[in-house]
Amino acid sequence: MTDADIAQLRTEFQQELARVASESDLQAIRDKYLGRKSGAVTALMKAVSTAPADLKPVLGKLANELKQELEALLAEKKALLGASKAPVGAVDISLPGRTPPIGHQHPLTIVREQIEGIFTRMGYQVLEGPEVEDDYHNFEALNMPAEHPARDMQDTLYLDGEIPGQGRPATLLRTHTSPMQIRYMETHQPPVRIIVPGKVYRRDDLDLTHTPMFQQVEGLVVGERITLADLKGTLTTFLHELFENRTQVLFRPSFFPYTEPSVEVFIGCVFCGAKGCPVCKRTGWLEILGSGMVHPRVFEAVGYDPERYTGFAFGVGIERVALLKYGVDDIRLFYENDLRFLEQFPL
Ligand code: 2NM
Repeated sequence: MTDADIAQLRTEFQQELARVASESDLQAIRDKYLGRKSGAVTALMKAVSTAPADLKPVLGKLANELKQELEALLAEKKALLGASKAPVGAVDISLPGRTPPIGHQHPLTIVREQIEGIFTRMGYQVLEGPEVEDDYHNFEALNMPAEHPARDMQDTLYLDGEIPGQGRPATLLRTHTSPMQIRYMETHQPPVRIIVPGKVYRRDDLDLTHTPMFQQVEGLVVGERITLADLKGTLTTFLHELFENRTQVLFRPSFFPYTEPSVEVFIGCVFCGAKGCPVCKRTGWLEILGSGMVHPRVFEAVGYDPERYTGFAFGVGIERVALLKYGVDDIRLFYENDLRFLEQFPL
């Protein structure tokens, strides 16, 4: 029994402890070294008692230190095993898998693509056009002549440059996507069946229901015997697909410079089941679309014979549809890019 024996015992213990992977391994190694009957360290302590008297104090001290060290290491290992229930170094196959964060669509993209899908399946073509427009395509050709109130600087975002002699800026940010429909009619003969989704701009301050940029889908159908009945049937079908088949649809006379007659379209309030609530101002109805039969002057502007051709057009706000579909009460949420909001879609 020498101090070399003690050192070897320590080394053996350390090697075995490193291989411990479970509570039962730990118990086995504890029994092997510190067990009261057959533990190696217990035996060592006994051996010390029979050592020569002059070596006893030194060996006794070393053996005691070893015992304490082993107990400390065992306690440390025990804590480590408790922390991860799984055996150390093993894969715990009972844990749920980690879901990698993946991208997803913006709610306004979901709604726009749904609208595009409904009209694509009805045989419409989807077109896009420029956001910077000229006065003629945004206003003039749409039966909104020079002094029309919709052309007011208060409502329209004008860009640099002037129409010579008129003192009026030549270019602007489009206030609707209709100018692309004018461009399409200028370059294509009927029949026409198109929708134009896109960003539009108005001089509005931000509030619950307004943003200076928002998105629209406008549609246009032109042919030889297109009637108001086609408008009603098409828009009813569209709204039944967009909301739910049982949605009530109401058509009411309205006014737009580029349509005659003009029609506002309402759906039964999605918040109160058309019973009447603050959102629908107790009417039971929510306005969802503007539409009408294309004004003969619009056809004249693009060179279509208004005696031969008729058509209907409509416009719908994508944000407004998303607010109603998802029950969101503040349009600004769609543009703040707060992931806590955006991650909730698709609903
Ligand atoms: C609306 C409402 C009513 C419309 C008209 C035209 C065009 F170019 F054919 F004249 N495009 N879109 C229209 C008609 C848009 O939005 C509320």
